[in-house]
Amino acid sequence: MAQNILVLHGPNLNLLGMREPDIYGRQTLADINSHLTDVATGMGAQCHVFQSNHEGVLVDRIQAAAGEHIDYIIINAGAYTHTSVAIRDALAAVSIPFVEVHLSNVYQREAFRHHSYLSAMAKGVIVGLGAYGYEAALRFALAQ
Ligand code: CA2
Repeated sequence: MAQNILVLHGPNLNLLGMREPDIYGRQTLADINSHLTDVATGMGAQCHVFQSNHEGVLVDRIQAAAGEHIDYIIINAGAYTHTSVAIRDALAAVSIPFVEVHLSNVYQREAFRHHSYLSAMAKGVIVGLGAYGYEAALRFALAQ
């Protein structure tokens, strides 16, 4: 069973609960992270959480995960999902399995959100379930 999960949040997700609640929900990032940490702890595992607005910082965090016995990554790369070859390459380089999560259903939104640089490498992709998508991804990862 996976014991160490890293949850990565990309740009602007630090604003959750403060703007655009109709799209992204009313829970803050702190609410989501605290719930995920509780779920993992309750299952005897550890959940590490990290948010950055900067592409290179996310790349650095993914690279660092390789030396930390991280079993699974859950990533909402935000807008970098649709632009970042660098984040895709970092995930490929560390060979840590990952689930891609999006709060909104990106397929109901603008066409530029329909392509992800990450999806083809992900074990699975969850879109449109709001904050529950992170929990579903976490429970899946913990069962691996
Ligand atoms: O639906 C998602 O989770 C997204 O990854 C969110 C990204 C967007 O660029 C992706 O296409 C889909 C945007 C995150 C912005 O987060 C905000 C949260 C609250 C208020 C404003 C922005």
